[in-house]
Amino acid sequence: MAWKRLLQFAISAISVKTVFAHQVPLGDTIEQPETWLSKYGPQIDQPFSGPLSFSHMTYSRCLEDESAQFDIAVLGMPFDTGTSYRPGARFGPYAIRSGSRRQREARGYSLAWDNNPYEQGSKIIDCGDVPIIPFDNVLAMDQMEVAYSTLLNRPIASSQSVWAKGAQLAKDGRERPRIVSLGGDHTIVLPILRALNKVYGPVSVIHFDAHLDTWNGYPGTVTEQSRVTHGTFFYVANEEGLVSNSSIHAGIRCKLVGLGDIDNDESVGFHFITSDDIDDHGIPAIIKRIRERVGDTPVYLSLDIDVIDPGLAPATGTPEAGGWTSREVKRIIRGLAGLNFVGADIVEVAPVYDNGIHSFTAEITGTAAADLVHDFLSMFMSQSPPTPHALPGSWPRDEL
Ligand SMILES: [Mn+2]
Repeated sequence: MAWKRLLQFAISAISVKTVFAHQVPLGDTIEQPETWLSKYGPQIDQPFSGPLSFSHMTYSRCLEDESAQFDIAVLGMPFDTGTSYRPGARFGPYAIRSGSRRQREARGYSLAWDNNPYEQGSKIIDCGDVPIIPFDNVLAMDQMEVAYSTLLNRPIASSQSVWAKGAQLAKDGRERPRIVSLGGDHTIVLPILRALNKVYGPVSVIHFDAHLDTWNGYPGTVTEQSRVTHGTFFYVANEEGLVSNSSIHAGIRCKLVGLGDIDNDESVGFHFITSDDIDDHGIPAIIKRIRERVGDTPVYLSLDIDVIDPGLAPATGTPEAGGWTSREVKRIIRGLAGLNFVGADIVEVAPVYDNGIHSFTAEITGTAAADLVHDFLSMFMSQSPPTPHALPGSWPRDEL
């Protein structure tokens, strides 16, 4: 009854007062030391401190927090059970975030891009990792597709898209966020293409890789799911009608069974640029060839870190000697700005192989990958490739 509770409250209040009456009165007051906030200000994270998110961005568990909105999401896909050689790319999202610690919004301006992707009016956040099961690839594929679709169909945060043709690309004319996926082995691209297909239809793929990844299975892959690997996912994607016949590889140098692999590759929808083509034709010609190949179609960019020479990016599952440098890949990516990108990924970063003879990891590959993700953000934000311009103290442009 209410009056009884009131009585109990009154009794307890009296007893508290009684206890306080026996306390020793306070003596001299101690001068309060200055607080951190009043003396030093906000508790900022140093490059080497704080929780781990990509480039110290806001970290949100976007799959469960349905109120989380963004224009570009960074999404980890820690999956590596489609690998044919060295496993370990499930630690890729961790390694790329760790490699990004010296990057941040407040120091995001790049001379080469002449922009800071974080200051273009778009909201970019780290949406965490997809909780992918490592014991069942059928389940894992579905988890990745559902996760990607969940974020792809979220309303964009900004009232206006920064992408010139953004909304016109989707079948329903509604603007979608862009997602930069951190792999994971290359198999993650199949569920991504399945999710993109529902919104955009077939997409052209610009595929940076040492390998074709269009093979039709490996010996012994007799079940339906075992056909889906990091070297065969494009073949399956083409069977499902997800890839436009205007796709292109860049950086190819792997060994083949024979020229039949090239015939097969073309039937999957790809032309290709070899690693040697950079010496024979140069970077501007490579950029031109890629741009002409994909034209104004919706474009998905997939970058296997093994496109870079193993000397500069050793931590990957299937290293191939004789690759491009990080600088060359960065320059080609700058030349692709303004295409109709609907998404991008960086895959096959397996940080355990960054270890040298000492146990301390040099983070060579994670640092390179994190830098390329920053380039992807600038690429999404730019309507055309940046034009180098003369700055005080820089090399005069007319001498180039
Ligand atoms: Mn690959």
